[in-house]
Amino acid sequence: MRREHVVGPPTRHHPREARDYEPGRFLKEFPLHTVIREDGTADPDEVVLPDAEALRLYRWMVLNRALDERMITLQRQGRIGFYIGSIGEEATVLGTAAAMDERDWIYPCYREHGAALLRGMPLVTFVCDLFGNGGDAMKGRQMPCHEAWRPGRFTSISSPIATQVSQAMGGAWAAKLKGEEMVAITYFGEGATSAHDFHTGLNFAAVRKIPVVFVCRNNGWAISVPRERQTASETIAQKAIAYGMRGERVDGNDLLAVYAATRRARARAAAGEGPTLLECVTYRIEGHSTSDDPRAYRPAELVEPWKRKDPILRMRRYLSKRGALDEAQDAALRDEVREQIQQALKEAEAFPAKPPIETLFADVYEEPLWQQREQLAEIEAAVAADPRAANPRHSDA
Ligand SMILES: Cc1ncc(C[n+]2csc(CCOP(=O)(O)OP(=O)(O)O)c2C)c(N)n1
Repeated sequence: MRREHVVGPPTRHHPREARDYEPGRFLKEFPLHTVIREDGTADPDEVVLPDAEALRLYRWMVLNRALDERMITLQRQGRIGFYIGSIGEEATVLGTAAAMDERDWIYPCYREHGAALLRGMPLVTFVCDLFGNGGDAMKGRQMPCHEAWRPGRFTSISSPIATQVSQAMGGAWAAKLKGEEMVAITYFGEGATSAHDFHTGLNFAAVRKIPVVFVCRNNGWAISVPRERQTASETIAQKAIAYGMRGERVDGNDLLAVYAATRRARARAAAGEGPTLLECVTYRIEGHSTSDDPRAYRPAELVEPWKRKDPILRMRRYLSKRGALDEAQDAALRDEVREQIQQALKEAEAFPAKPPIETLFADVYEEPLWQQREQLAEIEAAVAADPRAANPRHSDA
């Protein structure tokens, strides 16, 4: 390149010493780690889970898929307003969450419902969250898919993109200062790596060796923006280099590979060796949420090859090759899961349609402020005068 436009005094380093981006370099430096081959066989050295545990996690993946399918239908029927699922990303969600200890805190994005359930959130409570009804643990004050489950150390996401990244770093830092043994794990999409909380969170965590595992679900799309318009980096994992931390790239549709990589990252964090940026390469099979239509921006041919890489299919092949699951058992398991969801729906529909009005202000502050008490009295008076005031969307028109 000609450089006569460069003006000013000579720099200590000659520009020719500067390093250009070498195409292909980081794809080699961060190879995609896979354990289960497409035919269902696995690298015998890397079978990290006993069959019973692998089967248990397979069941969770099947439940997660069935739940997503059912909730999408519910939204289409107008029974819930909105849903974000993880179809195709189940191995990433459940493989990472299962690899953490129970004492660890999970700072999810909005697709990690499987992790909330794995942490003990009852299915009926999850469904109530989507209805925003009287059984909703969030008391109807959050958007759907912003569930939290405190007993399982599963926090609620704040809606602005990537804010959970710096929250997870802060939570883990606080634990470290208090001498508590816990590692935080947080999830985000590749689109979120363009947001400033991603950079703040990773930078701080690396500098202070904060015990946190950063999981990027690289699912190819940030609503309608494809990965290649989101970042010019070849991989997400390589971004770890700039912050001075470990980065790893793993096949996000391979539950065993995801599990093994997360175990490694957790062990390093717990040993004081600092954070890891884990890139799980997967694909978003459905739309971003029930509010968008991917046909408007994504040709169907792009999705087809990924459907063949389905993480549930892969795990099923693996388990049946090992003799841990046969067709009849699989069919029974699927029926059982569907029945479980049906039951949860029935229970959720038995709750009152709305949380009581006073929960609008309950536990916002330890003691309600006088302003809140006044507002509550005003609302109660308005509802007493006209019950329709309890539902601002109600109209006689
Ligand atoms: C600051 C901010 N800008 C925009 C949005 C709207 N929004 C919600 S999710 C999303 C895309 C996120 O994509 P990605 O991080 O790749 O995660 P994915 O949904 O693919 O899992 C956008 C733009 C938002 N929530 N916050």
